[in-house]
Amino acid sequence: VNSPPNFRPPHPALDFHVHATSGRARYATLHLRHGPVSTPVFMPVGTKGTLKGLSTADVTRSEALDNRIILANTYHLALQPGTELIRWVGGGGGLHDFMGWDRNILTDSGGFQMVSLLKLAEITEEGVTFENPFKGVVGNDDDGVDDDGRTDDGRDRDDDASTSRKRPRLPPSSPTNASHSERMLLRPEDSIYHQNNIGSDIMMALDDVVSSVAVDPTRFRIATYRTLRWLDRCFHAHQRPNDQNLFPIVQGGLDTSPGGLRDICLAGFRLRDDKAPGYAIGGLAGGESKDDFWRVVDHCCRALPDMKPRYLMGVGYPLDLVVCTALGVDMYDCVYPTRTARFGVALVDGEAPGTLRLKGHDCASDYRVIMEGCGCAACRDSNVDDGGGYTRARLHAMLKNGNPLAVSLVTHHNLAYMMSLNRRMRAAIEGDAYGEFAISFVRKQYRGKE
Ligand code: PRF
Ligand code: ZN
Repeated sequence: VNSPPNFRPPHPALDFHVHATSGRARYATLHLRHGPVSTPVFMPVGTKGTLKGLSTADVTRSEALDNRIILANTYHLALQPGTELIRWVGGGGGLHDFMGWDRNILTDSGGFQMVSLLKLAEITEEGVTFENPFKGVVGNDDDGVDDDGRTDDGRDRDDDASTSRKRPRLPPSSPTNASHSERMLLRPEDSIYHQNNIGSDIMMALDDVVSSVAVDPTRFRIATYRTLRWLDRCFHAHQRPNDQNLFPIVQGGLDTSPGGLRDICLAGFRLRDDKAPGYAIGGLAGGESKDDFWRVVDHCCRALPDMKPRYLMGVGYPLDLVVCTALGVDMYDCVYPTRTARFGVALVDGEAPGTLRLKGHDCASDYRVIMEGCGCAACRDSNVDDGGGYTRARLHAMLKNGNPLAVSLVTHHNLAYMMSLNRRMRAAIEGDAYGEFAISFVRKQYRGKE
């Protein structure tokens, strides 16, 4: 409490306060440059600096949403509109100014997106080289095949259909990519250069990501050591440590054996712990079994320091949030809630399996709102003057007609659902009743209402 004069915390752009624990679940506040964030927190994905279907005001003015941190992707922003343009908009305000968002932003480093989106990427010690997707490609739409490796129900074809057919303007060149020709190289230094331009509150190190169900064990070994070497290059290239945080990402496949690949990565991070304000767990959510998934998350959480935030990348199924929070995870991101909304799928409680297919026949004549008591723009009280109270039947008809308002409303609902889930998790931790909460949540998802 009484800091000595001139005391500077080792990480001036991040402070992490744990308020309560329940088992290994924790309720904390993450203080960043753009305000406090209560954790556990789900971060919605605004790939290109926008949450599809929602305006900034939709998010900030809705009590049901009111997100304090969102995620954007370095890879997409570097291609379009380019991070130098973003940096200098409004005189140096970065992505916050560009998108009119004065709350927190986390950026993923780009390598994973390239590998997962573009199967054509080639990874060498220098960095990730990939075919420029804007070169001679018509109808490219990144987000239809986005980054979490967990497409639940196919591709998002109708999304951005008009704009994706236009050839995007090429970004200004970065120092290392003089021209955006057929092939583009993203080195750790480039990823950090772009993230420094973007000005995100949390930046991610460039990691060598291998699909968790890949077969070649030597590939995992190479990736683990390379991720450590790239981390050093990232720290070295980082120009703004006083206002931007750089998180390392644990890799190492599914190997949790003593002295195995996850341990090698974690031990490497311990040697660099003074530089890391927080950590991410990567390389999961790629099709491995739930048992493997939980085992690796559990292993990493136990090995990572207790006083720093833990971020599990690419995870966003409500059930996974509930379980992984019990294992000690604080932060999550995933395209799932927003993408599945674009297919007309709403997240719900008390109706197994926790999702509602609004395009399904059952909804055609269902005059209930998506979820009673939900405060989102779709569900809220139908008596209010500004509308609201969209019934399932009405949303069904709108979706069948391709009405974009319906997609926006379901997106709003799904994000409100995730925020409400976060609040319920935090309240359960605060009351030291997280175990009971998790068991009852799982039970409801499998059986419907008790
Ligand atoms: N690394 C990065 N981004 C990611 C992941 C990762 O491992 C995942 C999980 N597979 C999602 N997003 N850089
Ligand atoms: Zn709702």
